[in-house]
Amino acid sequence: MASGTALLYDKEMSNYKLLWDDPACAIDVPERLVSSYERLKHYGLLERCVRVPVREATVEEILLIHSKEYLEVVQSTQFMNEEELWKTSQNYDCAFFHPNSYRCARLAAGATLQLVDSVVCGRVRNGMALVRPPGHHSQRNVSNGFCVFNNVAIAAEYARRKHGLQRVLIVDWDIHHGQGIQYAFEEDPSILYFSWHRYEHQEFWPNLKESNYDAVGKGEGTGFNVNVPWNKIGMGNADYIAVFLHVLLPMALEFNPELIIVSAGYDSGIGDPEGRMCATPDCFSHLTHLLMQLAEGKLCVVLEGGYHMRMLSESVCMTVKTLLGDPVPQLYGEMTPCLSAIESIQNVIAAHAPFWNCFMYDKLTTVEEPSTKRESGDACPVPQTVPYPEACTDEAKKADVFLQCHMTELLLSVPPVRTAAVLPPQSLLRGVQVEASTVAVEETEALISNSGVMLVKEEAMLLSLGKTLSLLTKILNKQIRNGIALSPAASLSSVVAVKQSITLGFQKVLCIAFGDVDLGKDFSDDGKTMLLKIGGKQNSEMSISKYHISLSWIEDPPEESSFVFAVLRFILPLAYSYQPDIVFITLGAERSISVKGISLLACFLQGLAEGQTLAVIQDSEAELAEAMAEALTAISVPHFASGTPATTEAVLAIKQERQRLQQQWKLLQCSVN
Ligand code: Q9C
Ligand code: ZN
Repeated sequence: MASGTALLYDKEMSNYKLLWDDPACAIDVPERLVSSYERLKHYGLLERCVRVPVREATVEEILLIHSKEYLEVVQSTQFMNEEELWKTSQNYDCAFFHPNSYRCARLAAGATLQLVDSVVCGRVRNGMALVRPPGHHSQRNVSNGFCVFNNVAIAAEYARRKHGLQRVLIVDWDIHHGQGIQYAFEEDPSILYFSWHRYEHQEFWPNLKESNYDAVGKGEGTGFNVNVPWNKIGMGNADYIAVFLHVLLPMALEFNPELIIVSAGYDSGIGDPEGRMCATPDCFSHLTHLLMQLAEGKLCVVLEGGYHMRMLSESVCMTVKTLLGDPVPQLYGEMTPCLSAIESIQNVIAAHAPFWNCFMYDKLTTVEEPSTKRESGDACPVPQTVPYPEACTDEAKKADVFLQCHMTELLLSVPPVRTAAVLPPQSLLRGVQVEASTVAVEETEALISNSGVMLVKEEAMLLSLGKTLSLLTKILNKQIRNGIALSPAASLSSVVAVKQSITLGFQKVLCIAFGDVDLGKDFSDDGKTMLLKIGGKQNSEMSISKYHISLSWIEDPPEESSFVFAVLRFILPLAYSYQPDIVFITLGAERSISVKGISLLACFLQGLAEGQTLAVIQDSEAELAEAMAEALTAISVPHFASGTPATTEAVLAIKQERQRLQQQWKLLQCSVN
């Protein structure tokens, strides 16, 4: 699998600007590009990327999406005086031309194509293009919303024609609806377009009826256009994550894209004057990380909007840092989606249920009377940036002060070793450092008896556990990011290690166990541990509570799609709601989940706890250990598609547990009734 992250940037794209007074266009300033680039330099991210040169898109490439007449209009702006430029601009909604606009627009589209070439040909794994002008509003015949050529639409069409791709996913996290992309592909089933956008029941620009959730595509493309309208401002991290987990990712895994292109606007973040939303820069790390687990990691991120300089540049940095494989920071704030967001989620699922197996059993109807129309007690907060010192009414300034201190908290120390493993003598795992040190046998024995498990005097077991505990300490000390421990007694090892992590000072430990694992009876219900047992024998000793969760369904043979459903719509929402600071994955014998399924889960789980994951695996499971090593080192991304629906049994079991737990763990909720 390819490695490396491409970065595309040319200062030339900052060499055009608004030449007259127009408040609606004044926010698209050259500084947007320059400050993002300077920030990447500041964090030392630039030199870690592969610099790919920018080129101009050719006329043929532009004509993949735009008409000849429109291209000629844009070309003609090169030689216009200011008055002619102004006149031409007035033919469009929220557009402005400058003598250098044509050149920059060709570079923006060309940079996007260069990025797609680099990723599709495997010269890099992923990458980002910092471009200007943006693209997603522009259409066959029109410029719109600062956009001249539709960079992402051109690139998607190019990926199909030039590289023969059959399925491309476009994720538009800009806060405006990329109606230009929707129009280009609404009849096309080979391009799945997903966009969330500020909508406010059509009161927000561009005020289109077709930006609503019921625009699902047309003709052959029906079901391949996904709109998530936001009917309130103030949407934040929890709302965005909820939509990814409950809506986008299930569809994306079923669609099975060969490439993902992101229309990456950062006007969906806090402090932005256009979006007026609340997401913090760390949220973009998570969105990026979640998408990196699809399409075998082939992810092209392309800049669209973003008008708050600090928010924009810090978020660009978080995105690139994540593409490079750095640990993902903990998500900021309460993990509670607001009522209006849940209504939007429900509506999108209801609208798309006829076309997607993943929504087959949701059985949802649309919300006829949304809370935002009723003006009822929707608790969705208006942007309110938390700690700011001086009395200040300017939202942008508040966000500035907030980000100044928030970003210093996000600067994690990156452990020098990514993955280490406790292995039987003479064995190795690719890309993994073998853990050699161990804690003393007496100490190990003492910890076992303190843990309330039966003391086993078997030498191999004690040695494995001793090393596992040593590895755990190194994870705590940020010497190692994650680890794998092969044990002759996985169940016992993980019980002792989970208990020891609390003693060592971890605050919240998430333990997900598969197969015959006895998590014991004496984990207290104090919130320091969340135990999640999947499949295997029912554990009679384990009492059920909001922190002790057991999920099993009878399925023979086990369906991978049922497990994917459980991962996206149960396990990850729980994990994101709990916000652990270390994650254990315990794999006993007799597991009923496939190796692929478990590696997919392990990949996603690295978005939690800053990637501090410890997988404890029964030593007979060699194949699983290898797959786990690939997942934790990120040497490869498991290829995973789930076209078949989950089984009724699985969905019912999951829904029932979701009902029981959604009051406590709010990200589980995806409908209002
Ligand atoms: N009060 C991009 O983000 N503003 N374009 C309309 C609403 C238009 C944004 C005015 C904003 C266009 C790429
Ligand atoms: Zn935008």
